[in-house]
Amino acid sequence: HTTPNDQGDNAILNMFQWTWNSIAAECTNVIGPAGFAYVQVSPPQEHIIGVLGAQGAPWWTSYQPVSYKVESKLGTRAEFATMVQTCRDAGVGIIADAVINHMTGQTEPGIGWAGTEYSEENYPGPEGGYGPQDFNECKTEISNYGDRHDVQNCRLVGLQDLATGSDYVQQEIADYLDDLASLGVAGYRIDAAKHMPATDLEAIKSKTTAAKNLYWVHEVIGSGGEPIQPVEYLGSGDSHEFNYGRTLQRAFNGRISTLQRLATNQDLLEGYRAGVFVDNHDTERNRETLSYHAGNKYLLANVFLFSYPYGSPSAYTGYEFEHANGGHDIGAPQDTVGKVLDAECSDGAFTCIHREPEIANMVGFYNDVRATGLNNWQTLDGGNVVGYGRGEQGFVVLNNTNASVNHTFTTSLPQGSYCNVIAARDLTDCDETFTVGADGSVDITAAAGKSVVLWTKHSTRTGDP
Ligand code: LAG
Ligand code: CA
Repeated sequence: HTTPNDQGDNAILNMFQWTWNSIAAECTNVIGPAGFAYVQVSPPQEHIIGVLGAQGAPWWTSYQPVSYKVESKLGTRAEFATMVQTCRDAGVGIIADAVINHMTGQTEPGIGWAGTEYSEENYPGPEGGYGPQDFNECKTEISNYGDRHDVQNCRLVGLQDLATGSDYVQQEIADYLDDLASLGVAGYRIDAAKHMPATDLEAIKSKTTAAKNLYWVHEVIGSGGEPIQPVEYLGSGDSHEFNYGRTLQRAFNGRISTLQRLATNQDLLEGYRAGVFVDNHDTERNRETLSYHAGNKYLLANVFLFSYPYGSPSAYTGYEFEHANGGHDIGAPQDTVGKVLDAECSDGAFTCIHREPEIANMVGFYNDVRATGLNNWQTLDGGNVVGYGRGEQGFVVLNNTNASVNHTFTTSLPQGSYCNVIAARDLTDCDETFTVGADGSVDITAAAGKSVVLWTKHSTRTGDP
């Protein structure tokens, strides 16, 4: 592509509630080497402390800003800056989750994470300094998603709704985004974008100096029949395409052959403007999409995410939780004051699912094949075993059944001996080999619920030195 949005046409890893220190280490050890272009981090600004129960505060205190100081339960400003630099050294840019539609939902006075004293519609700043005049007139809950004005001016789950149409508010937000840019971030996920007029976001962007040159992706939860749609926001960046994750859940719970023509679905954003994911922190909780709880189907969906040509793929990694209590789980492990503890992949609290070969090993494949087209689509077994190729470089088999499947597939791969990209933890190992003949055919056995991925960069092609 030759559009300004090329900066987003890249693999992203969304690391929910990981601390800055643990992300820095993971960039060096795993994320950079895997080939991810970006990590999306949880909101970095000062937030409410919340009620510290026996196990700490809930995760969602991150979404109730008290000021735009970069100080949070995930780390200090200095730690944030170090993370940005460390990740950059590993070839990874940081996308910050920018919560700019609202401040807290608190009606009682309180003290924020960094010590800022606030009360309803009063936030002293100076970073994000707001008074009652800076909030919208509608002080009640959003009640009608069919009414644009209601969705954009009333309170989302009771959160005090900023008057994002005002010059002053726009400049405060622009300064915050520029401050993050000065710390070296590569882009922004604009939280709750649907709840701000697209023209306000364009105005905010034009008021920034450095931030306007970075990657912006709008979290617009598109829903059929609603007046506000993700396509409206393309004037200030890409938009998330929630129908992608919903479609994947339907397909993997039904027939995956239905995914063949996903990229040409007229109801979806054009791929080069769409941010797509199997799940995010909201959808894994509200069951709108698959999540790690779905086991093999989730891993297969991630292989699809990185091998089917549509959108900027974002893998997701968070911590283990139960669906009980409406997804209002107690949050990641914290210390006694609510500071989130560094993620350890050994202790089982964080899923670390991004280290699975279906994600970690597929990023390099994605980077290598992304300029190629989809070819040789083959559907077997009533629609739940598919094979497809990417140019002359890659071939994927997804077995979404609970039986092992054997078939001779047609591919455009050069003759040679190929390792299954997702069979081994480490791409320097080869745990499973398949032989592609001179005519491109290959006899593949895919275990129940598993995938086979062949890639020229993970092969010994006949005639190679
Ligand atoms: C988002 N995108 O548009 C975030 O992805 C989503 O996670 C945020 O909600 C929401 N918008 C606001 O930024 C999360 C939780 C909510 C939580 C909210 C604020 O899903 O459950 O609301 O963050 O912390 C919580 C309580 C509500 C209460 C509200 C205000 O659950 O019952 O009304 O706080 O006190
Ligand atoms: Ca709003």
